[in-house]
Amino acid sequence: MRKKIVAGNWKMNKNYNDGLSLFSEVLNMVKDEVRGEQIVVVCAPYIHLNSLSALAKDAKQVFVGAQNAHQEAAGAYTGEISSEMLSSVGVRYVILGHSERRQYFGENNALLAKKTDAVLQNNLKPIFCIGETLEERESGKYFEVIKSQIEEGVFHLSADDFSKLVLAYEPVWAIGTGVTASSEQAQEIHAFIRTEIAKKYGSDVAENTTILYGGSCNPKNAAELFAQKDIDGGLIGGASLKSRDFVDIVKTFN
Ligand code: 3PY
Repeated sequence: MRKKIVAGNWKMNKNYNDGLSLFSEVLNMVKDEVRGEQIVVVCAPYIHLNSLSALAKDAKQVFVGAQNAHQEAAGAYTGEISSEMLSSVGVRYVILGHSERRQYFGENNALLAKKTDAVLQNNLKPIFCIGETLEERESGKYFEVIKSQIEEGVFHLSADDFSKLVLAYEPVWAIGTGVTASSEQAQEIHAFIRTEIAKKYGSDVAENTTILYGGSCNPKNAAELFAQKDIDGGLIGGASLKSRDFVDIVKTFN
């Protein structure tokens, strides 16, 4: 059975103390809610990661994630953080290729392929984001865009490495806009992604790959989205900044 994941993406929000309070609340509220194949991940800014990992150390199914990592192992890259550094403070997941990183920091598929390698080499799990812009959806070429994002970003991996990956479909037009893809629109893309994985790595790998939906996912729409056959949870933006909303989304699986 593939893992069901609800991952929060705090983005550049919460100072140190507010982040600690939010995470402590979430931890208390979810500890009796996560069971079976379900996992909760909180992807926080770098300054929080060490402390959040310490708080989560006894929580079996709650993990801490980062929102980015540099592609190189170490060196003269002022202001950057390596996967090895993340691993050294107990981080387990790393979001890669979020559309905000692609848009504002010029991250392309080739760079993201290198970041994916660095993350995996340090035994961390990438949450690899893909998704089309509004223009790409309206022009009808969104299948092509998504196909090239996965082909160029992660299809160079061995089947063994690919199995450690989580994918997140986040249509750019649904990020921070309050607009959500309908459950049919999201399911259509998730099924397409799973078919592409099956063509490349076989049906067992495809069936075991967790594919999250992201983009204005909230307590009101999560149940319908997560009920879709190929949607295995969500990458949650704004709603992850309020403990009650985030935990309500986690409870959707119960
Ligand atoms: C959103 O929900 O807006 C996100 O970007 C989640 O990553």
